[in-house]
Amino acid sequence: IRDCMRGRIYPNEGKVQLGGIKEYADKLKNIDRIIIVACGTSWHAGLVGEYLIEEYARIPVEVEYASEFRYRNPIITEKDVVIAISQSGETADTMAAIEMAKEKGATIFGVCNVVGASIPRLTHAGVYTHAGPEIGVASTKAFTAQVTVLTLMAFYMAQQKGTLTHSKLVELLTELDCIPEKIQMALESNEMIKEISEKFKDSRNCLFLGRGSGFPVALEGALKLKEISYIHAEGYPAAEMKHGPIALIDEEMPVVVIATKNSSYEKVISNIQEVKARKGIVLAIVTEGDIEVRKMADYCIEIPDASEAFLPLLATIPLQLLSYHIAVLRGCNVDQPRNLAKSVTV
Ligand code: F1P
Repeated sequence: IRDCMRGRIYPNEGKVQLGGIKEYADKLKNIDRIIIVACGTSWHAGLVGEYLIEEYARIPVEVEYASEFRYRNPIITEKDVVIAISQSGETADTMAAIEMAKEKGATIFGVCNVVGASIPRLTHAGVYTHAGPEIGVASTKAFTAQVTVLTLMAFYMAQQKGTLTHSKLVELLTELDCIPEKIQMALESNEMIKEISEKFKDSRNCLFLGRGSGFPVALEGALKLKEISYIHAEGYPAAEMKHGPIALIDEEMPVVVIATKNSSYEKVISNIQEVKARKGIVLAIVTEGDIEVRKMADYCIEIPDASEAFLPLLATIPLQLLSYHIAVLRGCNVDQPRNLAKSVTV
């Protein structure tokens, strides 16, 4: 996160400087729509980007799986900005989506980790995430870095459009500056998460629920568990549970709920009650000092308090650790999961 932010944010001045896209600063003031294209974990980062850009810059955003987008005939115009997100910078589906959007005249920005990879070379402009090399196949620190860059992009666009007051921007940037320390604090739950993982290691299924920007976090938690421990997992918006997944809940179903103190806290509490009424096992990610959820959930993992904008950066950490410990306990190779490749170039 520090590397992502270096030289890009000026908390005291309330400014974001994104060199890679600064030539497009004027265009960003007047764009009608942003389309985000990506695959896998990068797509989840894109969903976080959608929440943040719409919230702060008030620009409509659509998030598309590149693997689907490239094969249909989407409406794209020269007024659109497409943001392509990729850790490796070599994902074939994302490259094909970029090429299609470019042909139709859109401006393409890249958010990529590997300097000089194919995707940054296809884009008009972009921002590197500087997460360093990812050793394992499953994307972890790249996700954190992508979300950091997208947060900065959302603030940058808000700055250009004037949709955030200067004092609010200073407040958000000052808080972003403290997020690395808060992540360090979230990592201190590691031993406890290892113990909780013992209880979940033999599960055959797992549900992940979240609201608002907690929803992409739920999706990412589920994907990590699938990718490295081979447990079937689904991420859902918590409010969607009653439209289907609730049928799956019984005393054998672990349900991981993002239940931090933000605008949807009360509603998430009622979702936890619905799960407990059906004897589901609840593991809640809560804000430190929480009392209400603790009374209901079977297990709680605390993360430091933060504004809603930064929830994805913090809440994803315990979920990554959970998948890691469950995978190790099941004897899985966490760095090289079966059937997965670091760069999906076909
Ligand atoms: C996309 C992705 C990763 C996933 C796995 C397969 O890669 O789906 O999110 O963890 O490695 O590829 P990328 O476009 O972000 O490099």
